[in-house]
Amino acid sequence: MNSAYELAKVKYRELEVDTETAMKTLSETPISIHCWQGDDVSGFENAGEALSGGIQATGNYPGKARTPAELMADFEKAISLIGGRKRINLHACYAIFPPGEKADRDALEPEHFKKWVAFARKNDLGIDFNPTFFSHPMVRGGLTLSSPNEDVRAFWVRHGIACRRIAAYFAKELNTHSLCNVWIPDGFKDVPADRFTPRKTLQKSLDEIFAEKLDGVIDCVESKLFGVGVEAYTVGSSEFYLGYAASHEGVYDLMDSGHYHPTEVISDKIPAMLCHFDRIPLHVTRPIRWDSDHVVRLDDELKEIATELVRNGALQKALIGLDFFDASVNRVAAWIIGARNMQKALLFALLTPHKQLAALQRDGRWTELMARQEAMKVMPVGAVWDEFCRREGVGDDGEWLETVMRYEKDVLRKRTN
Ligand code: RNT
Ligand code: ZN
Repeated sequence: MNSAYELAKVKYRELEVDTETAMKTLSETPISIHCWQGDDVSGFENAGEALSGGIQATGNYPGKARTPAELMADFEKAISLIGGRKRINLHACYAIFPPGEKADRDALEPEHFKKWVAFARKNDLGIDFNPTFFSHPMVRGGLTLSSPNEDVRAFWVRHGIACRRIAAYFAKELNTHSLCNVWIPDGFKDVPADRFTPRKTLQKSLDEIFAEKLDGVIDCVESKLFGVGVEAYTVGSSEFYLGYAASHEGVYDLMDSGHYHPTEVISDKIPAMLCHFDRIPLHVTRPIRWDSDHVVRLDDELKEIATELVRNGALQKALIGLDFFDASVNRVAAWIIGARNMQKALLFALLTPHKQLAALQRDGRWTELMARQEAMKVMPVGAVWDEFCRREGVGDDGEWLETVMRYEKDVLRKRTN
């Protein structure tokens, strides 16, 4: 126990906030960490397909993971420096095939992920999953599930079905749910002549994918505004998927914080969604001017997202996933910084006297509310954070970087890409 923490504890107690409860809740709130920060969304198929679908990883920092063993080692290094409960979020393109064997996306089987299950067991992780509807030759004219070409559409429907079964396998093997998230890149670069037909086609494809009832799978659909090269029109828009989720029991609308208009924020959408849905799946990322997937920083919107979850009692309903990929910095450090920032934002929210602040709003005491909200920003959250890290054995913010830099020198720099 350090004295800075003791002082912080007293200061928060004066506001009727219990730091011990806050740290316990933080420790129990799972963060699903995406595997794709480790290798710039490359995956293991080695089909020579570059990253496509309007998403981009930029930078060439040395040490990118090239094999399952390397990615797993890097991920383990990262999670050894992140406290609390963790999950791993996989993409279908991270299937692991026996030497000389390969299955195309529409023929993926649970056994292609058994090494990931062993990895998850070893590290006490649940697994979330994503079909990979991009970086593949069957993406034709930028389209997958909304394609007018029946061969193309049927191929991707089979992929979606295969992936849901793999998610069900994860849920069964690991005894925890598996979120299965459909995001497709489908859209057009320039002004379409028909916006309706692709959406009706997508609706039909989704109905086919979700037809089978599967235990333990939390089905999600992720909307988007635009992608690079797909600027004019996105088939899977926000209204399309929100309507789809609202009208299909068991399908949820996943909100990615980079997928809306630049001044639109998902923090405000969370309490709106809570009126209608019992689960709030999220992709937390940091868009700079566009859906750039920068490493998550402890900025105002991140704190606001965490605040909406905490003050509405929605931590149990939330499925917090991270989604950023920066190839210009140490990738292990990127994982750690992003995940720890998500947790810091949650801690900030957990250390806020929401009931008292809400009462000020209810009574119209806006001056006092503004003053108290601003005062919260300089409360000693850092001392509680350090104590949380100490108890979790993950090193405080002044400590972990040295471990990662040693790993970079000993392991990452020895990889020649
Ligand atoms: C793309 C979506 C999607 C991807 C991952 C790799 O804009 O955000 O979630 O980032 O599936
Ligand atoms: Zn996303």
